[in-house]
Amino acid sequence: MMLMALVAACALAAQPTEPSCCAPTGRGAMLVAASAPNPAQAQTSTPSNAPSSVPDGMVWIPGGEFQMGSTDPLARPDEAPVHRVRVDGFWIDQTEVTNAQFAAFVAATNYKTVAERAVDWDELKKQVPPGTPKPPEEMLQPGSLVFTPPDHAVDTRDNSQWWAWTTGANWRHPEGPGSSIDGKDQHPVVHIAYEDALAYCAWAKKSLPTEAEWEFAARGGLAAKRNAWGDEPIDASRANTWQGHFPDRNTDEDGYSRTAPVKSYPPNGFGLYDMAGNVWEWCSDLYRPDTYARQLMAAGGKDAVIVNPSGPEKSLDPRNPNAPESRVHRGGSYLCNDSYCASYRPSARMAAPPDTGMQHLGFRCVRRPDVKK
Ligand SMILES: [Ca+2]
Ligand SMILES: [Ca+2]
Ligand SMILES: [Cu+2]
Repeated sequence: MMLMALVAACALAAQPTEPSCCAPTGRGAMLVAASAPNPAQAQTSTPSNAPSSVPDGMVWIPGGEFQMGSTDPLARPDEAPVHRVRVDGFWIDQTEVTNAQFAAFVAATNYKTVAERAVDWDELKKQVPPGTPKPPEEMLQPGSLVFTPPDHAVDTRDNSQWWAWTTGANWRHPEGPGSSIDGKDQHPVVHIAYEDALAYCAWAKKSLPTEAEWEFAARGGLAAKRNAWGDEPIDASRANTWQGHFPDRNTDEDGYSRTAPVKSYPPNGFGLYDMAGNVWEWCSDLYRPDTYARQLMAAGGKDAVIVNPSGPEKSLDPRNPNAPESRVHRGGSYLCNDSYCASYRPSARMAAPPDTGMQHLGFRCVRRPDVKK
């Protein structure tokens, strides 16, 4: 990846105090970085009141109160403070939305995802520092961010070392031109931008979960546990994450170096699959690292019960300081590893500008009882 270009053009390299996790800084920064030539570093690509009828493939999550957030040693500061949250009951997809499901949506609507459209520089330039020069036209072709691991150990604070803006990458071609989803009907769809997820949800008469709904569902009815399955640490039988040394050596002990078919690992207590790992999942909330503290302050103190929170009015994302908007994702991905990320934990939070698709970012939907099918 174009490390020097990224640093020079965007000054968006992850700050040393802010672990960058496995998510990139956002599409604008990555595209600009990729457009600056740097022959020294060639890109290489390796491969209750539950409604009576059950919506297809969904599980009813009874509402309730829970402790949201975490004090786990692996937790990041944005998971604090742990606080009381109450959510109403809702349906949620048992699995991440699959390629087959997304294909049905596209067949019915002719929808074109953000990654399949020409890049709108007027939009993208809002995500990078003012005055950043416009990349050449050939860079503004449809594309997305593909995981392109180096063959040697790198500084894991700099995620431009393993993400590459790739022309022609989209949900049908997860690793760019020449790759396909043949035989991957049951894999989660990836390279999904926020508006793509919203469009699918609207078609399916569903919604994206709030991050409170998502975390409540991910915990599977277990109170204040570290993981979706309890307090036991992760191992290769639990979820599709990363074993070995990130990002240069994946031992694939869990069977998959990238996406796994949904339902490849045991479900949580609510019968939900891949709430830990496989692909990140969009939530509807705008992101701020201090969301929880602000909610408590507004509600009158640390013991307040926050009811059906839906996020702040405006986002603030230190990883994407120039982006006008940043939306939450949850659950971690096949790139998560305890050495630097551990975002497979139910409380872990990540975010990206809404136009950012990635090879490890998908979604699942909810349906709230007041919405008629
Ligand atoms: Ca894996
Ligand atoms: Ca997931
Ligand atoms: Cu991660």
